Amino acid sequence: SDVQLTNEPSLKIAKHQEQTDISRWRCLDEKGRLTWRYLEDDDEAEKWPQSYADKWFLGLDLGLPDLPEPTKPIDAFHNGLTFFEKLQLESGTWGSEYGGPMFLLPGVVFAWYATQTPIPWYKATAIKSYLKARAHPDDGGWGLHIEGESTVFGTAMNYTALRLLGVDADEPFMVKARGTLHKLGGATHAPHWTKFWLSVLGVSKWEMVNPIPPELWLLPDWVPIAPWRWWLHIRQVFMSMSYLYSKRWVCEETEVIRELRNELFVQPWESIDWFSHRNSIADIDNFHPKSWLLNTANWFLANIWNPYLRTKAIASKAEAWVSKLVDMEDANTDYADLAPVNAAMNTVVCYARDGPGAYSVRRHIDRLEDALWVKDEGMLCNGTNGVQSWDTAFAIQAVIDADLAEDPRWRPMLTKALEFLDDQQIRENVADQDICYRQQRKGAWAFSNKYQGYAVSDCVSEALKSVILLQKTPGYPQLLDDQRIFDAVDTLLTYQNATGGCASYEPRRGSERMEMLNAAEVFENIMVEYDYVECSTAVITALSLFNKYWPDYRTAEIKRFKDGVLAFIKRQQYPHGGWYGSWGICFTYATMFALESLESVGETYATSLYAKKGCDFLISNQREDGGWSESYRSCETNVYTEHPTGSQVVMTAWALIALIKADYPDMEPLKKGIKLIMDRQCANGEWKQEAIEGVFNKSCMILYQNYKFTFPLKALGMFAKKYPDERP
Ligand code: LAN
Repeated sequence: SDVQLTNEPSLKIAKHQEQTDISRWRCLDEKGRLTWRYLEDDDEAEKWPQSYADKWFLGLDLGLPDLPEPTKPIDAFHNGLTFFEKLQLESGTWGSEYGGPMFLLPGVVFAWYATQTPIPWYKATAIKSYLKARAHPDDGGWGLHIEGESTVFGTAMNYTALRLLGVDADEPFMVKARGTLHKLGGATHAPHWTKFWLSVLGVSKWEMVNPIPPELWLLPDWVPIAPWRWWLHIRQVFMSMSYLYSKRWVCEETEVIRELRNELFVQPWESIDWFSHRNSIADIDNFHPKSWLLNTANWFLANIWNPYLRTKAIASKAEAWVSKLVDMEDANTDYADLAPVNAAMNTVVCYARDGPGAYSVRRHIDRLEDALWVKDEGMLCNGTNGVQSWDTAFAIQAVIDADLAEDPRWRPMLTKALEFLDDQQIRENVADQDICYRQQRKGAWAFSNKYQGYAVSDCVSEALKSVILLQKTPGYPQLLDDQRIFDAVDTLLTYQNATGGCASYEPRRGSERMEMLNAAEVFENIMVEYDYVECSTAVITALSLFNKYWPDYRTAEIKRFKDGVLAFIKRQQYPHGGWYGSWGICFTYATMFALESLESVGETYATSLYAKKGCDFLISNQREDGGWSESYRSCETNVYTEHPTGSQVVMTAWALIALIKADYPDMEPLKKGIKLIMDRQCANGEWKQEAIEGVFNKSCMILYQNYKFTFPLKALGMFAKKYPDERP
């Protein structure tokens, strides 16, 4: 019953079922590596029943009883945690859908297709269901992310993916999507990444793709624009793309590819002047128009460098070096790679280089599973291979903030969570880190798991805080000895930028003016590491906590570090009093962090003008019903904008945490917010999904499924601890 995706015309007869049987899906947890299985065999399904977590991910009824109705915030806390505890996985972490971006799943499907990987019917079916469910209700297209308007990027990529999965072009939802694509100008008006993928597939010609020269990797390290200085994600994506671009590598031509050539464009395929469309782009996709500098560079590369100056010797040297870097990335992550974007591309690179059946290809295909996720709507691709360490750290902190880590009721759950973080700490730097430009990572935690293994400043910090807090609570096992804590701190201390602020994966390596070379069109602020209020706060609060227990370790450096961050945070405050968030929506999220930073040095509403202005900003945005409701539009426009669907639980929790941290003097607004969180809680302790919470690169939104537990719990816990007798 497999859809055999050979590059044969037989693809057209791919068998889809109407839908998969949702009761057959299982999430397999192998020490924090989460992959989905579909159990076609009845016996197997019986031996491996669905867990609460499986059922919850799949939108099935958990059959949990109603809990006693909460009268005080602390009761709501216990109810919420009672529910959340049920979702904890075997390894001690929590699973999560991490969807939102609509350009990831197509990359995985393209990689399967390019490598002639058979796709079982249940995956093809589940992906089709998901994309059908997520087509824009008005025009049937797809956007950059699930809440966005249809774009050429989303529509051309997902339409193509569906066709490669065997979906018929005549199905009504495909006809509708195609109509929208054509209205937007067709695939000649797609952004760079789509043009790249369509050329790999042979649906378009490489001449339509603006240059991606691997030669840049031959520049000496001192050159200000050398790619090792770029933001990690962009340089890794650029790396894989540049290899395939340099080879002008194309899949075998098949019937469906020939059909796509007739479906994606608004003019006859043979008549398209590919070269002239390099810079064509639909307005809705053109979030970050290319700079004059990049346009000039592209013109030079396309018209002078490529045809006249680029010798074979240069090309092979560049390809060989990039190929080596791809191998190092694969080796350092056991083929998981940084994220599913470059993982999909590296899969194709290995196939193009090593041929079908090679270990590198097989291992990549296996690893791509780590990023796939299943829910009631079907199968999607997560933004990373999970949110494991990050969610685990916040779950622990929510209980600590409620002062309940010593409560025997929560000890087993917290101990398992601690064991997870113990297991997930990265114990060594990568081999040859200087050759492949990797950042020091010994002692760190990644966002997802240690197999991916990329340290992030705030992921290290939040995990470290959680470990210290639990290990300093009487009765918890001492799993990490002092040396392992010092390793984490040593790595954290490498993260400060010259501005005083902290970046994400690495301290900044190049000038912010590098943004002029941003070729992606759909994202902003991607070329170098910036300073992030969120990351900076996480780091200094971690250092402060560490300092409290180990006051003699690198004391002066830590002090200097913290002073730098604080000055940076103060400089970043907007005139209205809020702070701009880069990883959560938006001013509400970052203002929570900024006020936490200030509180960590004793600056609160009463003692600091910065804290007071921050609080006033939040209060001025509180809604009638006591909640907060910021829209992702704030991230795009840098202007506080409300979400049309009204107050959101997660957003309300962020604002309350901020106000409580800053010791806001008037309890009335706090009580109103707490009441909203309590009113939205279901009888079994759960909170339901509302609007999307996260963001990256200003334009793309991403779902943090567990935030609706960790942050409301934290807010309830903090409130209850501070005002134990208050009822809202
Ligand atoms: C993430 C996810 C986690 C996030 C936080 C830890 C929350 C943040 O505080 C620091 C940055 C980080 C690690 C982050 C960076 C960018 C990621 C990896 C993502 C938002 C998830 C997906 C996104 C990635 C860039 C998606 C692929 C897109 C490209 C432009 C390559």
